[in-house]
Amino acid sequence: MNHITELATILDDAARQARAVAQIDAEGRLSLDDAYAVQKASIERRLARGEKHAGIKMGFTSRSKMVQMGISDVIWGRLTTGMQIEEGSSIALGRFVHPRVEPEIAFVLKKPLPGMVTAAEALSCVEAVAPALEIIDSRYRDFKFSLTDVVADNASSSGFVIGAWNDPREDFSNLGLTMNVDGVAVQIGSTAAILGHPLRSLVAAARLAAAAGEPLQAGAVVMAGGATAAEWIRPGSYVSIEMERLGHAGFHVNEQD
Ligand code: OOG
Ligand code: MG
Repeated sequence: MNHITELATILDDAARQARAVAQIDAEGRLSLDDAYAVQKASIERRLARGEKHAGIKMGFTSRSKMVQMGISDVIWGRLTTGMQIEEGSSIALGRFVHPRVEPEIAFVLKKPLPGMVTAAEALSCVEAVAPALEIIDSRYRDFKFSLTDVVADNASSSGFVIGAWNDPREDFSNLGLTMNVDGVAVQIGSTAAILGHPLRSLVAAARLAAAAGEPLQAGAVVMAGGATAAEWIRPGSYVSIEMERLGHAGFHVNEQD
């Protein structure tokens, strides 16, 4: 087994067994390309188990997330069908290591998106937009990682919940949003926190996916990145996002594992 496959196996096993592992690159020896190769290899293991590509997620596209995690480079990760959580359903915490949740906006494409597009061109390929929640669950102990660590760990992606799809002609550049736990707002923000306009995140997603040789296809979901800092997920709670005009999305957390 080569080194990349070995690291991918460690991270994939950690995710499957919901067990934290030590950082794989605390000394900063891995290149960013190698870190993405580890991510790709770990996703290939999921695909081999029957999961399918669902799209991609962007990370560190807002200042709040950069500040919370201490990383200021935009990163991306791959989404699979196994990560999608039905809106309004219940999750068992036992599936996760130490999950957090953050409010996002999601796109679904109606046409393939080439690597180099303007914001207007990107918008013309969007079928719909929706309020969404991302469940992030770093496989690293104490949720601590370097840039290459988190890239290799598929940008902490673990689950995503998407609310009702809306017409993309709706102006979603600066929509107020709250993330709520049991109906009480715990984070307040705006879609404008995502690179100044969530479409910029979609443009970056198109570029990064194409550069990796996996250009975005029709039907792909793109999660634009957390608009606020993330919150820990507590047993027995109901977590939701309320977004101005676009609506809401939420999930329940079981009392027990
Ligand atoms: C890394 C993932 C970042 C976002 O939306 O910014 C991310 C992490 O915070 O663990 O998903
Ligand atoms: Mg996120």
